[in-house]
Amino acid sequence: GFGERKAKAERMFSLMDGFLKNDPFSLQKDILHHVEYTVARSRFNFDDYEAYQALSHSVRDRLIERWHDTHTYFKRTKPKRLYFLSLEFLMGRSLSNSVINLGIQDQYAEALSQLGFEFDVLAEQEGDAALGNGGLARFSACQMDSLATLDYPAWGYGLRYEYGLFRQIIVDGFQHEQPDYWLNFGNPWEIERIHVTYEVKFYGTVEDVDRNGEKHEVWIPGETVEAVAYDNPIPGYGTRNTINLRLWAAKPSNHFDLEAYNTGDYINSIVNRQRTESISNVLYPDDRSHQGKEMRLKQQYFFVSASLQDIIRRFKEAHNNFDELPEKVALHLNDTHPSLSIAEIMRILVDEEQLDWNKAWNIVCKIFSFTTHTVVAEGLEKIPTDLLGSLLPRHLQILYKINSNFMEELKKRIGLDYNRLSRMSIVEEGAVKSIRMANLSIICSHTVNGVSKLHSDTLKMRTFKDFYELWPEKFQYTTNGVTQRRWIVVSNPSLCALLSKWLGTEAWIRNADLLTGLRDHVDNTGFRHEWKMVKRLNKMRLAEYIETMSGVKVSLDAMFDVQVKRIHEYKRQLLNIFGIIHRYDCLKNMDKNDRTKVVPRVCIIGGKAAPGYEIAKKIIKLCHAVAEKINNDADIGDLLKLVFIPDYNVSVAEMVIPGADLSQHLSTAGHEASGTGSMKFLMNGCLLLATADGSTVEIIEEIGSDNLFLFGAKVQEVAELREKGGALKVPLQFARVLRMVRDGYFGDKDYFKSLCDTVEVGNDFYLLGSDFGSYLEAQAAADKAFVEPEKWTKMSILSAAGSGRFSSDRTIREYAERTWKIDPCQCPF
Ligand code: H53
Repeated sequence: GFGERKAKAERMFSLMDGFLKNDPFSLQKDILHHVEYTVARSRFNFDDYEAYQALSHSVRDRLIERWHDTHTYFKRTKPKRLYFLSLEFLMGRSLSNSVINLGIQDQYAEALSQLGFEFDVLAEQEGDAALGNGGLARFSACQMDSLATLDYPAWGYGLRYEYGLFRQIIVDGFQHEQPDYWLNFGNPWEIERIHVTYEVKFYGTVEDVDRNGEKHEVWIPGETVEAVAYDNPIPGYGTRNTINLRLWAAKPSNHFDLEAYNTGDYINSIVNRQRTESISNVLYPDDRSHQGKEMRLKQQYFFVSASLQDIIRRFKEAHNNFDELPEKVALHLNDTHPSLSIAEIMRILVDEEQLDWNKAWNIVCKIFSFTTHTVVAEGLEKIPTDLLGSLLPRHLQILYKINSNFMEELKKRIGLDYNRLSRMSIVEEGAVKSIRMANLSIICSHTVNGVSKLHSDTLKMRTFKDFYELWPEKFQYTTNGVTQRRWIVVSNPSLCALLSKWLGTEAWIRNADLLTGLRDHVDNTGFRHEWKMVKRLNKMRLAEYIETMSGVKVSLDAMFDVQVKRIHEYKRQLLNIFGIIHRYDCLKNMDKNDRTKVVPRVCIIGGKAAPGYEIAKKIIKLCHAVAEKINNDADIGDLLKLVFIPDYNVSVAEMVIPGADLSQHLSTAGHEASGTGSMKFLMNGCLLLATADGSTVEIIEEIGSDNLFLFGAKVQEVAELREKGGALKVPLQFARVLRMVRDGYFGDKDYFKSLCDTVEVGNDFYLLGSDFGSYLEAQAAADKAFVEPEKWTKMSILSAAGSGRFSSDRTIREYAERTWKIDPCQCPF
């Protein structure tokens, strides 16, 4: 009975001595305990890495307590839950973030210093969890932090890749990719759940079975793989809530292939079993375009199948009627990568749970929401039906049925407009018949989200125009955001202290709107002085890093001008490099006396190119070639430096962003769905030099156009400019810079030819030439502002003051209230 259970619980609790204690003395005891018994080193002799391991295990223990309590509480109160399905999460490091969110940063710092260690030094020992490529993946990580902090009953689901995003090394200016086997030294931030496993099936055939006199189709799979759960606790800030990110790993199923064993082919059958493990082995390193790769499709289905089995099991534990599913479960598709979920849940409900098709479909249409991060139709995911049919024959049938029902309904709505019908079909006919994952996701989701206002307009007017006209109410947008916990509190502690001091509260850490309060102090010279000191400190940290990474010594008085992001033609790193070449050219041709008026610059570029993306790799090489020339030109000295920061990742970003004076966001208007890097720079008081693309349009609304440097063609102008083709006007300076590269001024003439061709008049799809003039003007405006430090500092303060709207807390609250319809569920302390 209840009394008995309560007594047992009390006894357990007293045996455990209550919760773990967080005073510095108890923390020291715990750390030493882990040194001795977890790391198995003597407590009298351990190094920084071992100290990091012990430290993180003591943090992990504290996370686990809260994580258990949170889930017990969710289980008891049965709120509607959100399941956030994403094939990529770019979490970065966990130690500092966890300790800060747990609120025991100072206690740990003191505990460690008494043991003779420094917290920051140990934190540097941790490697990044890089289970994602770029913006989409880091945005998922920010959203998890906000979901936990705002007490939403949410789960993240993803894949536990053994090899994360490749490490970029630069040899002779060329990018080389090295595997990121990140689990080599163990991972204290995950909890292996050897008992939480599901079978995932592939291949096979579909057969007719008789069910109560009716014919039904059932899948007889041919291969079975087991999915094992690894749980990653995600602590909220200023709350006990600690939610779960569940990542799946593949391992061979224990189903024996009896045939093989009996025929004596023991060794081969073990080898075959190991092959199945490879499903979750490696993250695909291209940011977009995975079309037609079987392993990628296997990964998607593996992830979807395991997650849905887990979700349905949890639902059935608490509820016994599938009609309740939409009231209890929200499934979010982070881009189209998890959209096989739609076919899979239909298969579960119809084939396994034996629901009537229409009933199942009505339920399913109420639970999915979808965010697309893509702008152009060519970038949307497609899966060849041949591939899908062989890997998942029953799912292909289900997709055909969904499509034919949709086509019937559509004909009733729009008549026999065959062009439009074929554009909206889930099935694309053509040389390679394929499934359009975006159409599927739109048809089945109650909400289709864009990631910025501008992006959403493009979706409605162009990419998904047909669907928008059919279902205008489905189309919404929720502008992206980033978490101020990681992007200020963790990565910029001095700014964090300054903000709390002048705002008179730490409340901005949970409510970023309070940052507008900085506007009240912008005229205070004392405040501005402190603001400048903070920036200088961060520049110092960055300068040291640059020197160790590249050997280049940079001046702290120079403007630190940064462009860090994936290398893509549309992001126009080449425009930046051409601007640098132009600057160098001007310096060389300048009267020596005039040089004293020049604003010294340190240009910093960083980012990875997809391994198969030749042009992007050439951009990296060109950057190095130009840097080589400029940095070794004694005549130029500190007036201009160019450094490429290798292996850009989350932890590098944490150092680079706080140290930037200016950051560049140069995408051709209409190509960046949102952009989230700019938001991190903004929060750190870095000025933006940007095109009116993605979320920048909304940033301008918040900080005013006087506080950033805007340039380039507007979205509405781009199509027209492109049509001009060879007749497009391009400034002489652009032609000159292009000529310099073509003529081999920076060496490797032949190698750079194809790169130069991409921006030649008539071929310049991303409009570098036509935007170059206004780009140079914006750069000149930045120089002009920089020589007035007080003006610059005010702009910097007003940037940070207007960044509150770009907190992922705002993003998540909007999604929760408008799209997912979930309520906070706060676990009591
Ligand atoms: O997603 C970010 C956006 C950004 C967009 C990015 C993205 C990827 O990282 C990968 C694939 C893809 O289609 C889009 O490029 O603009 O900020 C988060 O929404």
